[in-house]
Amino acid sequence: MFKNVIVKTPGKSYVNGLTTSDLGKPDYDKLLEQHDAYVEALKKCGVAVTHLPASEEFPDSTFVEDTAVLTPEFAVISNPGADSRNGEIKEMEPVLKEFYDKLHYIKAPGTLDGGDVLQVEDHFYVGISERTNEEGARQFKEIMESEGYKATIVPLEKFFHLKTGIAYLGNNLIVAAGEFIGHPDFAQYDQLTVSAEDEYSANCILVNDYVIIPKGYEETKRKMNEAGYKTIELEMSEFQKQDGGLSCLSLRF
Ligand code: CIR
Repeated sequence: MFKNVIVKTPGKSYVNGLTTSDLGKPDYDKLLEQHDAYVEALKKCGVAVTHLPASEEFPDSTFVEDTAVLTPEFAVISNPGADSRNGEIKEMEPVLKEFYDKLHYIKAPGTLDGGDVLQVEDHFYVGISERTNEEGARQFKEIMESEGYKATIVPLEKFFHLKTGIAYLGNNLIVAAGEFIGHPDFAQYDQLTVSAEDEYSANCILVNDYVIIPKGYEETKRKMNEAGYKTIELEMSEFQKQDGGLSCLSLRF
């Protein structure tokens, strides 16, 4: 069960953040509405929300997931791979120190974005991507193994972040899209597959009794409901414009 989440209001500078999509400029008012709905959904899942104020200095800093990886015992402060985002960790570190006595750090030349890390029970998967390099993944694996967790490095082919295409829903069930469908590293899990058209919905989050999914992906929603999960759907258009998904918007622990 998760007890806590950390979220951060997007600043006005959000519209000038990094993106590879051609979905247009985000609408700031809609963005705030969508962020508010996200926070309300998390509250419905029964977690306490630490809500950080916007940081205009870091346009992408609402995507807090990339700054850290959290376990019940310790936090790993990441070293985000995009220059414009690296300073976000300086804003997150003091917040995490309020919750954790023990912090580990990914150090240069290693880089790591939290979006490249998936936890499946006591096993962490870390993607090598445009943002997470081999050295960052190696350091992460070493930290997790030194703490008694398992860790596997997964080089990505196409996905932006590991969790862009995969999620874990408990009960040995993963949600997989694209290159993760039938991927040998995840062969021991049952798979709920997401079609190419619905790929965006592979980035979903299980928060206690609910799976939060993006709105408009009926097939994914149906499969989850049939598998026995209660779903909450959220409009994510303004986050999708900046390559962001549901997992990116919170740290859950
Ligand atoms: C970026 O390019 O870093 C942001 N515009 C999107 C980050 C999304 N984060 C995530 O998938 N964990």
